Amino acid sequence: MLELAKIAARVAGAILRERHGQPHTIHYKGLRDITTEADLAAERAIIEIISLGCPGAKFITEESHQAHQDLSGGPVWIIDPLDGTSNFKHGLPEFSVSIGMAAGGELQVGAVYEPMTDQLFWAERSQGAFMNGTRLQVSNLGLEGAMIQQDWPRQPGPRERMLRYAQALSVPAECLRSCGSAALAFCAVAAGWAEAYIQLTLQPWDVAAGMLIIQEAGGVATSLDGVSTDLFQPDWLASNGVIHDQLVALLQAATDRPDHRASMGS
Ligand code: 2AM
Ligand code: CA
Repeated sequence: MLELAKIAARVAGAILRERHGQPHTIHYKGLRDITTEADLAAERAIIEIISLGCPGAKFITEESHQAHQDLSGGPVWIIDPLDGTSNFKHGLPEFSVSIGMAAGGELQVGAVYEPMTDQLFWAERSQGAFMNGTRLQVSNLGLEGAMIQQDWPRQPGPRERMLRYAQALSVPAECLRSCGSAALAFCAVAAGWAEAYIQLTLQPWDVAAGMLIIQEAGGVATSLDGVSTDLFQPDWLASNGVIHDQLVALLQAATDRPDHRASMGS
């Protein structure tokens, strides 16, 4: 199953690489939420490969199989064919293919491929996390030395909320970055290149593979209050573990500020 995830990620990545920088056919799914012909072509290729290699597979995918699936049974493949579509559309090189597989209620394998750098991140439950054959391990840095990544939600309410969180995080962290692909940001934490990642409004296909890769690299991924690990909840805090509780407290304090409460209600 891990090999299948890796092959599908590489094939989809080659499709994206070939189309990167070309004119795109853009379709708006919602406010600032786009899909291109490349998202669709990559997703078709992944589903074809996985259906051949894993007969009876169920799917949750960004472009064609969005319905919630019960993860407690046989393999459910959770796929984002192009994570970082806005970067891709604008010609930036930071985007990825994200493929996770859950069975028996737990994530079993995950692969995230960055086509423009040819970096393939993967993990298998209890077998560790790797990037192009090198074992990954989260950093042990504290908050004062931390690079914290966050991304900007598309919707005005969550975007305003993130602005408050970024303001709060800018005080103790060494630096803040926004990369534009949640899956790559999860992998950056797993690799020890960043200490934490925060994004609101994520979908299961943005999270599945990266969450397992972080866990297998010794890190933690939860809801912002540090409690839930439900793949279908929207707000995510991933970290090296060392700074997780501090970040939960910091984000909670930013949420509790009276001016923030007022803006969340609007
Ligand atoms: P996408 O590129 O597949 O849409 C950057 O904002 C990261 O967050 C991307 O991985 C993006 O995935 C993801 N994301 C998911 N839902 C989002 C939303 N509502 N607003 C912004 N980003 C979202
Ligand atoms: Ca996507």
